[in-house]
Amino acid sequence: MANCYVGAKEYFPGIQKIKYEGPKSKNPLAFKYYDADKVIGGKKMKDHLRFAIAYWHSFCADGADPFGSGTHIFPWNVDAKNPMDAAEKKMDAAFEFITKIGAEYYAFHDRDMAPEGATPAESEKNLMTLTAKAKNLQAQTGVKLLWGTANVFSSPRFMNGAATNPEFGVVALAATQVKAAIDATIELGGAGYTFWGGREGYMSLLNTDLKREKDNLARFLTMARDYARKQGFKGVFYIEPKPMEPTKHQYDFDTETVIGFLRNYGLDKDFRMNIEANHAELAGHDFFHELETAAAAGFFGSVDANRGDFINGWDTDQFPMSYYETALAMYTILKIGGFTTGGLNFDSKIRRNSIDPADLFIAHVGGMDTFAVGLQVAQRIIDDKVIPDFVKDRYASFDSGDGVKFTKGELTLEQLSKIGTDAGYGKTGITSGKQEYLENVLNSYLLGL
Ligand code: XUL
Ligand code: CO
Repeated sequence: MANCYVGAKEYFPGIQKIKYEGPKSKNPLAFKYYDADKVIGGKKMKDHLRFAIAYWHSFCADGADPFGSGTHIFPWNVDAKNPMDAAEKKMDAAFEFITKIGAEYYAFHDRDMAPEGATPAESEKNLMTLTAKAKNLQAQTGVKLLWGTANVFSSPRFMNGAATNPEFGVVALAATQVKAAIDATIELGGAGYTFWGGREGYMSLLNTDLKREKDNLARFLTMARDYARKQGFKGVFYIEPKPMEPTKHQYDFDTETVIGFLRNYGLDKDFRMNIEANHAELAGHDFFHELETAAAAGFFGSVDANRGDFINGWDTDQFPMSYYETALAMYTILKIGGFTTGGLNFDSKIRRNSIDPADLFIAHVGGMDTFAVGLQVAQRIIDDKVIPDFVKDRYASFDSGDGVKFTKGELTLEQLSKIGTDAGYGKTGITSGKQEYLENVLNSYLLGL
């Protein structure tokens, strides 16, 4: 990666490229564990982790919440002549930040990057202008696009949904944005294109034709896929499950639900999961569960890295800070051979009262360090073999004798029942699951980095 990019104006003055200083460093603007080129399990940390910066949180979210206005004053907005000028300046700031923090990827929504115009055509023109600038900055810096997406949930016109809107006219307007965002993603060489169904759900079933909405969602996704493929897009489409918020019920509830949906509508070849830690928690799961579920079904794709607050029941989008969670997440990811097109996108935001310019850096330093620790712990789990071997042994009876026949589908229920009858009760099944032992082993890896 090239050195830091600084445009006409430096937006984060006084902050240099963030360096690795090791665990003993007390410098808040240095990595303690993330050492980009250090090789873990045969691959550099940066290639395992594939960090991406989320344009919407880092350069757009001003700290506003339902109870108060924005608190983050973005310097690129202050002296901007008009919305397009602000967008150009914001992009300079974004590439300055991305190169200073040392992430290799970013992700964006159309409206994060370019303002909406007075007409769909003007909106598209704005996006293409900023896409041209982004392409140039990517070439200058080596930063790459992890995925693009369209924001078809913020505008009031999408209050009743986008692809699932009861009005056909709104579905067509959503298409103007998705088509343009796909074009921008292709132009920028994006490895993926994401659909997060923000308002693709319902607030009340009393006013909702659920079957029609799901059919329409599938039709829309099919059209988007066909268009992108026709335009030469070779990347992966992601669906990002979330059970609720802003709707009461979102159709892409969780990984298992989405997989069923994709299979029902014949979309399972092109779409994979973009799993977000905080969304998993809202669905009553944990991050590990959603990752394992996607991996087991061959639907793993990418990750939106963040965390919730275990006291709150909403999408707090905090930076990942738990070594335990990142270790388990990286364990799943390593087990299936690592990321291919995906990466760790920080869909995380600094708190409303984190108002120092350095706070955005400090937050990412912490998130990247936390995943760097998680990666090393996960590699230890694999190298030490205790946990994977325990799991393997636990199912060993399916790998010999009649167990193999069962696994291969060679037994009828009558034959299976006869095996049970012949064996009798004895001590079969009276076996410890050893959960506490395995938790202790994991804790020793967490400390023994
Ligand atoms: C919202 C969310 C989105 C998606 C992209 O909860 O996670 O930012 O990641 O639309
Ligand atoms: Co997300």
